Amino acid sequence: MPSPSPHVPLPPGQQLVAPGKWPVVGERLPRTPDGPWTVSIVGAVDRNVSWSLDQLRELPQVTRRIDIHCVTRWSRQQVEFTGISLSRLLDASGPSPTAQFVSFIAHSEREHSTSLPLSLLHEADAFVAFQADGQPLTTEHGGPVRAVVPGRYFYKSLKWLARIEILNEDRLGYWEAHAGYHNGADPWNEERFLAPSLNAKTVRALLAKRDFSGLDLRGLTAAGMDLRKLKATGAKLRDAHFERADLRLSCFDGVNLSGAHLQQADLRGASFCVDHTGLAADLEGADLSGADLRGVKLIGASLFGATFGTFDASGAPLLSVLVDETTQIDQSSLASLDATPAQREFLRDATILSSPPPAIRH
Ligand SMILES: Nc1nc2c(c(=O)[nH]1)N[C@H]1C(S)=C(S)[C@@H](COP(=O)(O)O)O[C@H]1N2
Ligand SMILES: [Mo]
Repeated sequence: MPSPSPHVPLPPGQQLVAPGKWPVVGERLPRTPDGPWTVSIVGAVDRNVSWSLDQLRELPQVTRRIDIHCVTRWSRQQVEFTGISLSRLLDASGPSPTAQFVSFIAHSEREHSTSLPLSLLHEADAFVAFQADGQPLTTEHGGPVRAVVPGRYFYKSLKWLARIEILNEDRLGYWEAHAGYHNGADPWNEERFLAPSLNAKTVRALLAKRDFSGLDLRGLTAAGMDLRKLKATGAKLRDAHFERADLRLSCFDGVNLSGAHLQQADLRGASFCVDHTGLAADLEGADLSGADLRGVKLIGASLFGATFGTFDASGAPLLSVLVDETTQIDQSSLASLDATPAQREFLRDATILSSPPPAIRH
């Protein structure tokens, strides 16, 4: 058989599956619901709505040809899905003005879930599908009903849809929280795993050990992740994303976190000090607005241009770090903030220590 050629260009690093083939990925079976199968919308909405499968099928249907791109590098083009536009379902429940994310939750043993920004679901014209290529979806491919999110790796297309939860803040899905899958999942940018340098196997090992020590993980995207007790001594985490991540008791000694995004991270008890090789923690230009810094040690760290809080239009502090007397900072670290005196104010409740001898700068 001649090897298939793509109908339109494929995203980088993807290959077409043989004609007629559609691999099954992830869970193979749903959990049978207690009663009849329903799909409901709950959470930050005006009203909860629930549809039986028959009620869903009575809504106006759309048929669209979608390219499937699996993060494991196979693609299948022009799959014809039939279902109901998600925007139509969302309209019925009336998302609240503060709603920003949507979590799809499956009838499955592990309550499999995945989440996406609400705006993206509208833009991508996501839908819930009953049919693929004119046939009812088979069970292994998510039948009776699955989510289909065009333009994202297929792990964002949840099988066996049970619930659609509307959220004000993101909640990471199963693969995203536990297997290091990238929460963005844009195949054209190869948003496959937490950092571009990682593959499925290496990212799993890193997460299992919670050890990033000495690694170059530039561009890491770990917003919202549970990374308590992370060891990141000497790691290169320039520009990394850790917004709202749980980083309690983590060790960032000797780390390069310059330009990193640590907004509202839980950093209680974390250490940003000089590592055993004498390398200082570099937080230059990092944003820690709203982070919890209680019990944090910032000793010998470089804080030039770091942000610990923001101000509203009238100049009042807005998103301030949480600091108390258990936050320890040495004079030289504090002095490295000199270029932005307003930022020093956010650290005024910390315990100021005298400085150790100067350490090696990155
Ligand atoms: N409920 C559930 N949905 C899921 C998964 C899963 O494990 N459980 N895996 C995801 C992944 S990684 C992919 S690539 C696609 C695979 O869909 P398919 O088996 O129909 O090819 O389903 C996605 N949806
Ligand atoms: Mo996947």
